[in-house]
Amino acid sequence: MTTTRTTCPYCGVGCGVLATPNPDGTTAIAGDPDHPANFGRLCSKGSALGETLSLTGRLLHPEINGKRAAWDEALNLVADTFSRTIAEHGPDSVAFYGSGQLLTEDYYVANKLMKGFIGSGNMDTNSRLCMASSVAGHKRAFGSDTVPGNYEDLELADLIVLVGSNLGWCHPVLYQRIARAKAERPGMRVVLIDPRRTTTADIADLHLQVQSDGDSALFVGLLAHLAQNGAIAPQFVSDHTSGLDAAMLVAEDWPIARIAEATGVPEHAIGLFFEWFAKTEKTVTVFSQGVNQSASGTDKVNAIINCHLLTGRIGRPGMGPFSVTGQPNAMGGREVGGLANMLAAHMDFIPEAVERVGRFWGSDRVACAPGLKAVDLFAAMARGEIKAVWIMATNPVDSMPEADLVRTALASCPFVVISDMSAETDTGIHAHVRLPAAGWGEKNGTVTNSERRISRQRPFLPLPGEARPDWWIITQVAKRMGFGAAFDFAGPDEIFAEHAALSSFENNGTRDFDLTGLIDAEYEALHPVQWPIRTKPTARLFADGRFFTPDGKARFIPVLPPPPFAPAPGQFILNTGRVRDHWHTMTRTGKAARLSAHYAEPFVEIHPADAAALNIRRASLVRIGNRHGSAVLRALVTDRQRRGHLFVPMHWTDQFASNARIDALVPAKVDPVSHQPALKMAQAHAEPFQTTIYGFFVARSRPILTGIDYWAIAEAAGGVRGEIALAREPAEWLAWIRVVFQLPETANLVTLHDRHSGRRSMALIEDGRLIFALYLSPDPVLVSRQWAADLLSAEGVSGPVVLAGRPGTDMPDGGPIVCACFSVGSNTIAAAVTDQGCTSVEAVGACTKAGSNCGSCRPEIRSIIEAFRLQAAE
Ligand SMILES: Nc1nc2c(c(=O)[nH]1)N[C@H]1C(S)=C(S)[C@@H](COP(=O)(O)OP(=O)(O)OC[C@H]3O[C@@H](n4cnc5c(=O)[nH]c(N)nc54)[C@H](O)[C@@H]3O)O[C@H]1N2
Ligand SMILES: Nc1nc2c(c(=O)[nH]1)N[C@H]1C(S)=C(S)[C@@H](COP(=O)(O)OP(=O)(O)OC[C@H]3O[C@@H](n4cnc5c(=O)[nH]c(N)nc54)[C@H](O)[C@@H]3O)O[C@H]1N2
Ligand code: SF4
Ligand SMILES: [Mo]
Repeated sequence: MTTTRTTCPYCGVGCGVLATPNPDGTTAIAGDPDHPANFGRLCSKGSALGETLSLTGRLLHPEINGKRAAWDEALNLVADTFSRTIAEHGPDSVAFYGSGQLLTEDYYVANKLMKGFIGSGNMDTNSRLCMASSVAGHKRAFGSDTVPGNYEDLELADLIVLVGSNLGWCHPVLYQRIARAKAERPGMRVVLIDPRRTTTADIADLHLQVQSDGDSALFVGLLAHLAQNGAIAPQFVSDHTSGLDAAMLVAEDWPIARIAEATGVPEHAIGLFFEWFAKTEKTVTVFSQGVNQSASGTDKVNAIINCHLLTGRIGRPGMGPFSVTGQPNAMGGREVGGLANMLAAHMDFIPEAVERVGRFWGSDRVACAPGLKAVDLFAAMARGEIKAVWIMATNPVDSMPEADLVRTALASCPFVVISDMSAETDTGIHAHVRLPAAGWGEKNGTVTNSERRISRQRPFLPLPGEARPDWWIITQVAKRMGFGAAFDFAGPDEIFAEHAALSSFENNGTRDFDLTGLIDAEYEALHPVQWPIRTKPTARLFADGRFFTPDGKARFIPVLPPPPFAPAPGQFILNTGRVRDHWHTMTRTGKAARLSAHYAEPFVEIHPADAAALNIRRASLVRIGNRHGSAVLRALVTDRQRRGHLFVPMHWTDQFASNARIDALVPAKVDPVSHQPALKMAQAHAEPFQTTIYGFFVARSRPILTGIDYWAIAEAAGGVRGEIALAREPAEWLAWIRVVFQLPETANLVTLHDRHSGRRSMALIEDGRLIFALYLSPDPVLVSRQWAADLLSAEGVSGPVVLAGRPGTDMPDGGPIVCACFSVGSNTIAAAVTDQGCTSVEAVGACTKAGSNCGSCRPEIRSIIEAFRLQAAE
């Protein structure tokens, strides 16, 4: 079979992937040893890509009002409705909402259509929720949206400061590269700044558990400390920067004692961090959503960059501020102008650029002002001002703040079009027209990763059903709207060549984004390459001290730290983010049983003291709520969490749980500069969710869960697994089960009822194979879940063992999955420590294989070793 060299469709690390379709229809996935982002490594999500490629749940045909339609009919309807709406209400009555999961070529034509030919700035993207503050911070400091450094810098640095980044789970291959470099060079230090003690703390020498939004105070104070302790690079500052005095004036008001108060971090820890930063020339500051997703996000970015400018640590090997991107093509979207405040190819809406782009595109109707940014876009829609919207490769009903209002806005919008791979999403439900998009493995184009490296995504699978690539769908609509000449592309290669030519057009070194050297490149064979590339690729920018501001100097920005955020009495700070093995709204990772096993249910992390005060017990259910919405989640009681803070993952949607869309609770408060919403800081109260009965089930097919007070479902090998809870017991259990699990009257169930404890279990076994099992208990169910899920694919299953809810002596219970690559559970790892004397992650790997592939679970293995080492010594 032939192997295709492509790029991972998940995070912004942008790992190279080798995909080899097998004769049996599966696809073998391996890391590309020659790709400079990963050199052969992949994380758990990347390694499991082959398991997400089934056509189950795919949208395979165009649909109009829920009914299958022909492409021609659907495309004509979209084009006609957009054209008619524009004619009646003007270009600003329509909008596109795109995504960092579009390829550059898709994104380029979408942006060109809206900003160049429809003539409205109303093309925004989910990158508004993700990268907007970094973009705004870069532009304020550098005059351009430039990431100066690269991944190699992470290995060359002597100090890495991770701010608001859970790198171990969200950019796992970068984390692995740092962990490896640190093992080889133990003098290297890592500082983590995060209100939670995440698994990333595993490589940290120092963890500053800041109050939410304490970052500005910390970095403003650091600026003063650096100045006062001789860490200035005077020549660099005087020759290549402006604005230091104003920035310093504010900074001097922030002595360590005041920072300690604002951040909740002890003075000695702040002092140590400042000292390390001051004396370490090779320092990289990596930042992510704990910085960007904040009402003071742009200021946080500039507070960090200020410290790098003052020390002149930018653009040279092993140093620099480093904003890591989230989505596979977050960077590519910024390049084409996907954000509503950008025009195209890193050009702004200034008259000169509008005129230039108009000449290049051959259009006299190029939008001359920014359009509506995501939050404002959906607010305008709610007011009836957006009359037609096209949503591509994103799921705003789950991922936008005030998500219930977004849902209402879409429900009231006269014309909603979505392009998606998935048939069922919480957003797609509201669409009048649904267009089936080609997905990873089928589509063809380029993505740009966090270090400005452009890589090819290449197809290795045929287009399924009637699915079509996004660029094709968009250009078809553009042609039908009468803009044919400008959208006459035979393939993504021609689009890329035009994109490169626009970046080069009248550039002459005035704009950072420049692909001159790629205009005539062999697209098919394109190797991963870093921009800018006039004649040759650029590994780092700004070492020469030349920036893209009018005077060529970088700007210090005075930052006033916000007052510490004190929630109202009885309220928590609600923080949100990601888990290791799921991707956003789970449309793809939710299809892989082994990725779903790490966390199979939505949860809320809460500190033990807070849980005790509210009578919230371990593994019980919690309702959290505020005036915007509510959610019901499993309590994960942990001292990794700060007191007064909650953490909830963003992943669970109405497709996977009864009530877990956390963005329903997040207010649409935005950063004043970037308009990025403060997704990491809502307020919410918490209380126990009253239930009389908890349940856990495994089943061959998805049960009917509507109407059940609490439920959550996940993929398992051979079926599904799920949790339920009921406020009241049904009058007749057997009748209830027949309805929920859709069993015939004749089904011969085995049951067990312990009247003393109130526990029940029920199962249906046919020919030694398990059809379903349900365990009920007045307390959180104590069944060995992974074992039960594995029974779905076992033979010779016996009733008594199933009903007991735990394995007999002949079958080991691996416990909850820790290592997704080899499906190794925590019990197996603990046994390797206690029975086989393994005391290192490597030894556990040698015994069990756990942690020996992608390495994403190594921090968790290390904590199991810690917990069981004493026991082993006894
Ligand atoms: N497994 C997985 N990986 C992913 C993704 C995924 O869905 N799943 N998504 C990708 C995308 S699009 C993105 S944008 C990235 C995001 O990558 P990250 O930004 O690393 O991930 P998050 O979990 O959103 O948030 C990071 C951390 O910010 C912390 N934080 C919250 N508030 C503050 C604060 O005020 N200050 C500081 N210093 N920290 C704070 C949170 O506690 C959290 O641990 O991940 C990418 N990678
Ligand atoms: N509370 C809270 N909210 C958040 C965040 C947070 O940390 N906290 N993070 C924010 C961030 S950083 C991000 S990036 C967003 C992500 O949020 P979303 O973008 O809404 O989430 P996804 O699940 O990635 O949605 C992508 C959709 O595109 C589809 N898709 C995949 N590939 C293709 C393709 O090639 N073409 C087309 N047309 N469709 C495709 C998928 O099936 C899926 O429906 O969430 C944001 N929301
Ligand atoms: S780190 Fe993992 S998710 Fe990110 S690009 Fe690499 S393999 Fe994909
Ligand atoms: Mo993101």
